Amino acid sequence: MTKNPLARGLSRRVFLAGGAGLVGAAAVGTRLLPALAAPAVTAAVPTPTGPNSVTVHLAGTDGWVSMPDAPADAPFFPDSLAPAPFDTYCFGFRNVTGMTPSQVAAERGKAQISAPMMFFDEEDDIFITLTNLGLAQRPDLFDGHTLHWHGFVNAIPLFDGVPELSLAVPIGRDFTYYYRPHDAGTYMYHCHFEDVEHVQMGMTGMVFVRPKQNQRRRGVITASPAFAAGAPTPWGGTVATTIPAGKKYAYNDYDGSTRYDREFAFMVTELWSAAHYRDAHIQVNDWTDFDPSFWLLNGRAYPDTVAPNSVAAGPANNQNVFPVGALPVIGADPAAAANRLQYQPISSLINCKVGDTVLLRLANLGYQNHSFTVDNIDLTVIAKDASLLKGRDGTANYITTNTVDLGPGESRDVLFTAPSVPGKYLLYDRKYSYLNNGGGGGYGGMVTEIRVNASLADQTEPNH
Ligand SMILES: [Cu+2]
Repeated sequence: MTKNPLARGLSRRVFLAGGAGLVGAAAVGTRLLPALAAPAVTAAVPTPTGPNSVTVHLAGTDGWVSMPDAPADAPFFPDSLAPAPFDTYCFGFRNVTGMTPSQVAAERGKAQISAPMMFFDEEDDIFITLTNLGLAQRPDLFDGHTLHWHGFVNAIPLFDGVPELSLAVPIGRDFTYYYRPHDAGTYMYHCHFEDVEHVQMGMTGMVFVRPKQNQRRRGVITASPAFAAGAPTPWGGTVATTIPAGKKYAYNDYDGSTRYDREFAFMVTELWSAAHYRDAHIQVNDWTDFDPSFWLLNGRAYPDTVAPNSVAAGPANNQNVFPVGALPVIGADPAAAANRLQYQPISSLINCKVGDTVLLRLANLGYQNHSFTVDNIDLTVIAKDASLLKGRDGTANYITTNTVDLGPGESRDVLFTAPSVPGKYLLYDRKYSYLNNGGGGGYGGMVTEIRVNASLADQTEPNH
């Protein structure tokens, strides 16, 4: 319910900020002229071509995806309108970075879940243009889309993506968001326009920020005195041993405790087939009846979770991860068109080798609580909601456990050490009722595998 501000009278601050502006315009001359005569502020305005700039182009639209084999739930699943090989309607984002305007327009109706995984370096100047391509299946709707970085301290409301407080991108238009992340960590992003619907429909993805402690910016390694022995830490102590440049850390820990060899990010959501059906079929949905049919990691339910990263059909065939520096590969992949997972491109298979330190970046944009466990491997939670678990004196308060709880809107960074013997382990939600597909038999839902290999090449990109 929105209260009428006039009913309570305008506050002095509101009056001065807005109401007085026009009325007082005539008096401004004498009162503000001395201030206007002061030297102009000359701070550099970041531009997309700056030395630390990254530009990304996303499109928001609708599309069709494929769930694993599951019992029919007529008329909701499979959806009779779904073109083969798909069965479920969705909304989502697409990576259209580097595409021509006509190529971007051709992505209408090709939404993907989960959204493109984005990662950046701390203090990057990030420019993300969001184009709203409209909904191919629902031309009657005029929904906007926005980009909201959840859990991210954002200085400028205009770029926060909450439409009621800033703006939304209308169909056929685009808007460029600007971010400069000061705090490393695991975040998530989603559309905030009619968010209960757009989030459930699939407009959710991972975004994470790599710490300065890596001493690697946009691929260039430069040792920093801030991480040399004796340098001060934010907790009042000093760095005990110089932290070598070019390694991978989850956070600025100043002691090397968050170092990892491989990283895997998981967008945790649920999919309610009936709601997706109703959106496709111009039916009204009561979201308070939420009753999910599929439990997803990166937009896929087991066993699809362990299928490899898939390339998408169409001009941009690298839809899953993003460039720091490099543009996605442009070029059609004829084999992709037949792939039922082409619009769910992100694998959740954890491939590692014996003794590796593995970082799991977990973020929940579903509407249920989830608790992840791995039998026979200890999990160490090093951060919650993009905050490193260190006390005020710098003592690590990391939690070693066999179960990681994750509420809606929360993120966790978790380290584990791959066992010394090759083998296969399951990472799964310990609530067994989430381990099926549409109520069918056998295993499904929020399950993936950790495959520990005797040897494996170094990881070049997350989730590979
Ligand atoms: Cu949206």
